[in-house]
Amino acid sequence: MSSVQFPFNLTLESEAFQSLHGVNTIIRRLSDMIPCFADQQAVKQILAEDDPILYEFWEIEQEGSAGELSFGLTRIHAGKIGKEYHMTKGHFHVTDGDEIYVVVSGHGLLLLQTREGETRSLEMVPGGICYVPGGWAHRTVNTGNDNLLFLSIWPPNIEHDYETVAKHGFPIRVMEGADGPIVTDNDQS
Ligand code: S6P
Ligand code: ZN
Repeated sequence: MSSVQFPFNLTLESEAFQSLHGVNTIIRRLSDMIPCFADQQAVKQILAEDDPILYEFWEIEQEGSAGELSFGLTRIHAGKIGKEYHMTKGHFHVTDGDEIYVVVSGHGLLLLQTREGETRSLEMVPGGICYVPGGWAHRTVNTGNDNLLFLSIWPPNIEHDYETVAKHGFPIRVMEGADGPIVTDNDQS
């Protein structure tokens, strides 16, 4: 159970979420994400000099009654590893809860996959929302030149399954092409 005092209001800014009482802060660096990227040579080269933060998120996870809502703010830094854009690890919701993403700023793609291997990619634009149905793993990719900042809201008591995505990867990747980002098949998944 979080120790946030309800009700409350706050702005859609990282500083506001950071200062929420009881917030979980998660910082993911390249070293936490090594197998996610296609270009392992590029991963090694970057890690030889630095271990950059790829994204951070601040979340309030609710574990009480079914009527509660968990929520968080994610900030993915702009950049690429080789030709592949910075992205989140990605996960399934074990207990099948749906989720809403609301884009605050920046541009990206939300990659989705079912356990049967069906895939989708949804555009993320400022002010846009994406609906993630339960049963679809989700990974967010920052394809822009600025931070991608988005709010996420999901039901309480959701267990996050990172292992399946870590083991099998996503069937699609987002790479820089001659005219911008392209969604390609992941031949390593
Ligand atoms: C939680 C929701 C997001 C992600 C966050 C980081 O259900 O989908 O808040 O946790 O965007 O992604 P990941 O894959 O590292 O949890
Ligand atoms: Zn989620």
